Amino acid sequence: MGVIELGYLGFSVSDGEAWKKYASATVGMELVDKGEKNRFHLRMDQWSRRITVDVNGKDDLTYIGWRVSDPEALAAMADTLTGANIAFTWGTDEEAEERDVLGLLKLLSPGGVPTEIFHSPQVDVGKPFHPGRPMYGKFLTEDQGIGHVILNEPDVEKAIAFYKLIGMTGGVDYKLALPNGMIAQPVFMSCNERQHSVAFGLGPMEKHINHLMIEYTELDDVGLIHDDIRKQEIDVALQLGKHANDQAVTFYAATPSGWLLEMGWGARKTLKHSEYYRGDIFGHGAEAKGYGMDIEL
Ligand code: MBD
Ligand code: FE
Repeated sequence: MGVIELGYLGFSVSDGEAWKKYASATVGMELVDKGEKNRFHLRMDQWSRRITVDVNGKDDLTYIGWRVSDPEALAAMADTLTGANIAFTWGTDEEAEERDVLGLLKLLSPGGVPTEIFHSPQVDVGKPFHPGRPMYGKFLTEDQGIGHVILNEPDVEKAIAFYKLIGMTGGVDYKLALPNGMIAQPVFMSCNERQHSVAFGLGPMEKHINHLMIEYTELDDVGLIHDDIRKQEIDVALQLGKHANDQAVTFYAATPSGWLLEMGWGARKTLKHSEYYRGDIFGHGAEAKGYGMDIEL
């Protein structure tokens, strides 16, 4: 009865025009501009929207929406939260309408990330996804959700307990030697076949988010977009490489908000049994500094 996918995200940005161009013409998302003031949406598939961008200057994640399967699962989630003494509110009809869903709960993660749990997103079946740039394939979403987010959860133990309570599994995937001699033990958690939908414990962060990972169905789209990012001289924090845990081929580029977008392809599915790694398979060399990703993978 737990959460089943990373369903939607809300961001606040300072430069709306830069974001529109980056998200659509560079990354390939579909811009949905309903003429709302200081606000636009991004599609990645048949859903009416996956990302909502408010142009009001915070340059951070403003909310994260985890999907459950139906109204019964949402009611069960409310009981689970009550039983665990975690404060939440039911979203009003207006709030549900505003998010294009039929029902939602609102709460805070242990790290203070505004968290929503919802059921029944609006799916615009009569409006085929139309990428913002030519693409060989599509975004890999469906049962695996948008992708994954690295969140600011300073109390790792509390965060593990919270994400387990709402229906996720997972734990430490890496032991990584840090330049200061400490060992980082980042935690990766899953709620479907995507190896991780949320991760934390990579070190101190200022914003709620370090990066959002999205996956393409075709490697050539990652290649074309990588060329485009290089041509535009956008900062690349981690170069092309292949992760050990989800085995996705990815790179990390700066967004116009100063946090990172990890773009990838070819991830394997969630393993049945946990294991851990001392580093990645290849690549992912650290390049542009100051993005909270100055780690040796
Ligand atoms: C990831 O997606 C990631 O961002 C890091 C740091 C390690 C493994 C997989
Ligand atoms: Fe990642």
